Amino acid sequence: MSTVSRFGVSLQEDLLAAFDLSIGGQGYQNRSEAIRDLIRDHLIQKRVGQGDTEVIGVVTLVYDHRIHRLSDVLADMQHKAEVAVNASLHIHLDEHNCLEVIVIRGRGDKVHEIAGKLIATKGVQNGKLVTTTPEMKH
Ligand code: NI
Repeated sequence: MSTVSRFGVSLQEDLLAAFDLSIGGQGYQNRSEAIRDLIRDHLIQKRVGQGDTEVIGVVTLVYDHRIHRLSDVLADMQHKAEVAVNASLHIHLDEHNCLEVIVIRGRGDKVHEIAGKLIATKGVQNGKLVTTTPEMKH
């Protein structure tokens, strides 16, 4: 465990009040915990943007399965990806819409590349990529 440092932060009262309200709603017990998580996430997001960092990506895709060949196209892209596809989950949301959750792992640039292609595929209504890395020691 590394040494803990304390530091002061100056900011407007209304900004601090909004922050307290927000983190309270999330269940944080104090500002330090919330700020630690924000700093960690900031550092992780910086790292995952670098090509040589090992990155885990979670991609969510919502699409209408009636669109001709769309699920085949998405599956084909995953088979040919330059990243490991660790898991893929398909949920039938309603009569026509599907949610696919895909966990991929590889170089940061390759994870962003394949996720970008999946999300941009014609017919995908909504897509998101969340990235993290196991290479965070703090
Ligand atoms: Ni489905």
